[in-house]
Amino acid sequence: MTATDANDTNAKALQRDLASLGLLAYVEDLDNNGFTVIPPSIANPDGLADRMLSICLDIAEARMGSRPDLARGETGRDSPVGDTLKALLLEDPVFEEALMNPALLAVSTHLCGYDVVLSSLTAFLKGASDVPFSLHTDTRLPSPLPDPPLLCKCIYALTDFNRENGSTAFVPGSHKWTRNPEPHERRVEGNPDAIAVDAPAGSLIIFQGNTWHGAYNRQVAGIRASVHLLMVRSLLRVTEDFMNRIPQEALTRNSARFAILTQQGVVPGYVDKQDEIQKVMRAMSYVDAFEDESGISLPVKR
Ligand SMILES: O=C(O)CCC(=O)C(=O)O
Ligand SMILES: [Fe+2]
Repeated sequence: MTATDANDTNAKALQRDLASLGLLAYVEDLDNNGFTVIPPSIANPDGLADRMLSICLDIAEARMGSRPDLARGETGRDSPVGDTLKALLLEDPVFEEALMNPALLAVSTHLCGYDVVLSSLTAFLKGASDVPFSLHTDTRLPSPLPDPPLLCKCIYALTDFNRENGSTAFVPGSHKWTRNPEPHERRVEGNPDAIAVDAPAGSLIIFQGNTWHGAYNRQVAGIRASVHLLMVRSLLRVTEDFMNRIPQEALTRNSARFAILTQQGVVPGYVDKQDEIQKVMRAMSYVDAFEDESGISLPVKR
């Protein structure tokens, strides 16, 4: 198969997935506005968000010593972000399910290609605060930013997202400007170009790396809960290291794409020729398994 044929086959497979999942309108929205909100009817199979929420509360209790009170609780008022629970993927299989959610994968693939990998999986528990969470892009490069997205962020709303609950703020269409906001453009509160995302619990908010975003301060008691997956093209440095760290049971209970998503198809830096051969062969075994299973050709082979 030539590279052009492979691109064509991959594009057709992706269009089929997007159409069968009812995502074509959301992808159009994403291309126009730089972000989209996929509703629970598509993004929340088998009560995924509620199951994640209850596991996140268990993990918060174990890590922080007390169970967050979503209705009346607080997190540190000096942080606009709240408390974070990092490196969750290997804590419970529910997070594998969050990563393998067909809607999340189809849209991440639309933005970043079939070689996209998980860079980090973090929960945010955010109470009221007055400290501003300024507009920024997640593409950590100086302006001008590259046009094709290098990464995307997928946020599961585990509680309702709206203005008073401290939802994510977006500047619609800002991804087209391919630059970071200047200091005087970073204000969220009172910015006429910014909007508060409205997303009931169980929604999946996805935006691409160049979209200007931040968050509104929570104005009411209680805690906003969310799980954020940073998905990046496989040539980028990742935040969390999954290389050689995924238990065999997790690889076995998921499709071959799970190994690609958890970085096993990437060749890490080598120290000499022998090391290179071993690392390339290991990565290729995962790439081959994925290509055989899916009929998709991975665009990036190293
Ligand atoms: O907490 C939010 O609403 C936005 C957080 C953010 O900037 C991100 O996840 O990239
Ligand atoms: Fe961000």
